[in-house]
Amino acid sequence: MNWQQLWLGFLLPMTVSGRVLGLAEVAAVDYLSQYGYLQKPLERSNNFKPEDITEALRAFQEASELPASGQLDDATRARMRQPRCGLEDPFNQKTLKYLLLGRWRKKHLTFRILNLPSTLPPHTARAALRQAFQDWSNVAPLTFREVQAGAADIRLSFHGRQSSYCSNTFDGPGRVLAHADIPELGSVHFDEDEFWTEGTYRGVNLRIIAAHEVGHALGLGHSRYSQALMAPVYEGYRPHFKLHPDDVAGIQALYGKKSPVIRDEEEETELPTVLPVPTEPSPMPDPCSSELDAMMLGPRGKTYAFKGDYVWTVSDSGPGPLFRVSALWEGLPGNLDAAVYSPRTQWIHFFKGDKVWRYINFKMSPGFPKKLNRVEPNLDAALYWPLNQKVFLFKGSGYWQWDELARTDFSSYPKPIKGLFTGVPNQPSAAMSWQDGRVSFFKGKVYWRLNQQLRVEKGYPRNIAHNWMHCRPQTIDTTPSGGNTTPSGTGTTLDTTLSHRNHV
Ligand SMILES: [Ca+2]
Ligand SMILES: [Ca+2]
Ligand SMILES: [Zn+2]
Ligand SMILES: [Zn+2]
Repeated sequence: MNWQQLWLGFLLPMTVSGRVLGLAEVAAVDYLSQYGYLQKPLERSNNFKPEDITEALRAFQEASELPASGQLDDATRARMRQPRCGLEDPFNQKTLKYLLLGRWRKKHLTFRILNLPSTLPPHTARAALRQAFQDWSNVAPLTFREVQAGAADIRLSFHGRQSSYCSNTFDGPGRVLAHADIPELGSVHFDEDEFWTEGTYRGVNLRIIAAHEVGHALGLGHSRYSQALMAPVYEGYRPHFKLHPDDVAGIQALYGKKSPVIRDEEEETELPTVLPVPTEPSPMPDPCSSELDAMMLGPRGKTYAFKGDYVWTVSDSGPGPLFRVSALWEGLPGNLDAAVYSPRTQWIHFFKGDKVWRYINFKMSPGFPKKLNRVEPNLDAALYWPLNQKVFLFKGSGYWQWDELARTDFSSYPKPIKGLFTGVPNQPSAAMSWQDGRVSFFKGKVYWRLNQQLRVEKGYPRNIAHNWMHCRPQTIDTTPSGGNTTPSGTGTTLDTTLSHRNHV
């Protein structure tokens, strides 16, 4: 596995400094990287640095409500030995409570129980599994209908160390208890080697673990609250188990509240007003005639276009006002190579030269920017493809496919773009995809739209300004050089920025 390689890289400098590493430390690094506390290899060289491990230990201790010493003490080691869920803990933001990983586009779901554990009477096991769905439908406007045969949205089954249908095998009694896919995949698997029980402190409670895994199947990630159902570590049997407020807030953030209250319009994150700009901005681009640096379908379904030092949103009513890139994402430079938002992790990655920046909404994640080591610098474009939940990075005629929540082996990349995306030009200037999986590539003044089979649709390429930015034709006709006519709606912002420039 990759981490062993990574660990050996780390071993050498530690040996030089005279420190002997125990097996427990190797196991701790394995645990921290397996469960997402040590960052993925994309931004890494072949080493974990000692300070990264200390930082990861601290994050794990904080999440486990242990003293955050950054040291591998007995309490931390004991915590790592506790039985737990097989999914990662990608929470690293203090503000982030429940974590959302995706959601179903429907609220009436079916489930099917494919097999049962040998440790419980069938009717008890079935009742425990059904109760797991009830826990969620009690607090969110979801319904679950059990089917006995055929296709089902959520499928529950028990498998062990070997499985013909799951690549993510289990580890025998203890440690990993279960795992699940996020929406809209729907697999929920339990380790058949556990002693599954109900109504007793012995063994592992099937009902609680099932409710946790169904939480994942509905789109919830792990919670930092150790008393939450969605906490990663199994806290033992609780006879009067109830959802934690954090679990309820999480599921309601995805599907709304149970009672038929008229929901307020979803709270919009207001774009901050333009701040005074201390440095000379580059020329302001014209959204209706500029070629683009990057495009991104961002959080809350907003489409962002990037050019030079500026960014604007695009909607059916045309391009929105222009903002300095650094006014929205503090610490981010202009003239970006590529930008991509992943609804799976909520991470926004920006690429420029040999660096990568990570933000959640408008806040930079600690430790960024980092150096790009596993993929080539100076990327052309990036996109998130919702149908396989991977991030694609493009350069020249090649692409890399990156799983943000798994150790990606990049040795077979870059692969030829034309091998996967039919009819697309090399060296795109920007790329993005819609939630339904339709991808668009931008180059020069035109763009190509692909269907869900990743083939260019009929009638493409089309003009970006007319068909994408919804610019009024007369704007394009009268300002062929992108002169001093501002696109509709940008006047105020433009004036503000210019007057600030005059103060410099
Ligand atoms: Ca196990
Ligand atoms: Ca680009
Ligand atoms: Zn879990
Ligand atoms: Zn499985």
